[in-house]
Amino acid sequence: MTNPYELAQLAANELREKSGVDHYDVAVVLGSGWREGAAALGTPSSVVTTTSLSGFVAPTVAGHSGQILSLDVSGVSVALVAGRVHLYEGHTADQVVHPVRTVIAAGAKKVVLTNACGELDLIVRPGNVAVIRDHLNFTGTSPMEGPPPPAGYGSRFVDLTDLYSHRLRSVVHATVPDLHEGVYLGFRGPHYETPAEIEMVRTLGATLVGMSTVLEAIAARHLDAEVLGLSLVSNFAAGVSTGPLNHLEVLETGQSAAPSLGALLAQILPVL
Ligand code: 8IG
Repeated sequence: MTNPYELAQLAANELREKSGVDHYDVAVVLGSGWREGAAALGTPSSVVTTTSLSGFVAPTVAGHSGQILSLDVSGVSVALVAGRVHLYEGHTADQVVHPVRTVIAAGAKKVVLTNACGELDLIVRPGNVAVIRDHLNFTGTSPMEGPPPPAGYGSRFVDLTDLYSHRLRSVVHATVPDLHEGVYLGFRGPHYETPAEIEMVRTLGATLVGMSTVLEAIAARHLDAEVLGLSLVSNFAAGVSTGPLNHLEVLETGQSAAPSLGALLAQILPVL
């Protein structure tokens, strides 16, 4: 039985072979809505289907096909990971973070985690992007659970003091003015919250709520990558505004925000 780190090394070697890219600088995990936007970054030099790589599981979410797209953005070698997998699909924490471990093993020292989320403030409205300043992990699990990492890897007791890199956030704010920051709380889902749960979230100090990102951020930090988190606010969280939440509306917000997401990525990827 190989450990998750060896499995990621194996997948990274396969990715290198299939993509023809020896080394990535930055990896971007594309959440809902972000994939359509990322199309504006240019034509990929290669597209690798993730299920052709060791250890990858196929996404079950409609509209998420698993692919790693390689492209050059103003001289920066970028891997776009499309088709993230979630705990709520029945996968383990190791399976959820495997794509991130793989692209880091393929050289990426900076990881941009994007997602779509609910919002508790009325300040950042649906369709806008917030920079993740910090997170609350409410998944009840960790990618560091299980046997200790093998020799040569950092301790499982990973320091998360600067999880969402202060340096990368400063670069983003210097490049794109007027982006708000938020604290992201990651639940397992896939149900949305009750209004009472959202009041709890508010009391705990979070302003963004979603079902992804937190485990990937921990795994990336453990591998010494710099992490940037970007959330597309897709809806007000339950009870924050009137009316029910519906998944279709969430997807529609993503669709209409796509051009601005592509423009944002095109601005920041070359300067990270
Ligand atoms: I998009 O309101 C999106 N993802 N947990 N709550 C949670 N996840 C989300 C939400 C939301 N909106």
